[in-house]
Amino acid sequence: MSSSLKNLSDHTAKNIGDMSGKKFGILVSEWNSEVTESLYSGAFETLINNGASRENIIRKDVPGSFELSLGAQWMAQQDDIDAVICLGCVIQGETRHFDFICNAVAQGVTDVSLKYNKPVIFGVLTPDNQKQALDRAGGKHGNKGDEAAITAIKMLSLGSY
Ligand code: DLZ
Repeated sequence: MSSSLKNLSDHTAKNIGDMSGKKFGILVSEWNSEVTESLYSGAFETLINNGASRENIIRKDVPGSFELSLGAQWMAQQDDIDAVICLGCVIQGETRHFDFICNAVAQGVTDVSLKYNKPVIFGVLTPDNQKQALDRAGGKHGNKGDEAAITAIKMLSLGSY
């Protein structure tokens, strides 16, 4: 369970390589758009602040988090895309679909990442309510969009083994 005091998006600056030539795809779910737009802003700014170029950040929207997997596949199969960041928010109290959607997108994102051998990042919030979501989308617990972007950067910096 997350700490009530911690900025959950804190990270260390180590292991960050040169991102100037890297191309990023960002997928944004339209469900809970107040939250996902904040996630996008955080991810975009973090990429720029770490050396990515605006023209190398490609945004596409999908209807809901469930569609992130296929959207990620469409992006990852493009040779010039180096990493894909999937942003969504599934609020537990609002849907009995919660477990189905969360499990499906987590598995789908993993599958795409392994199939295309590229970082495909799970930037999906799974809170109990909208307040918890906003706390993690630029609020008191940080921004999971930042965290998703820095994860993509760190994975690209690692390169392949
Ligand atoms: C249907 C649905 C529901 C009830 N809740 C959410 C949600 O909280 N967050 C989200 O991203 N998407 C939700 N969806 C939509 C599904 O992700 C998907 O778009 C539809 O089931 C159609 O495949």
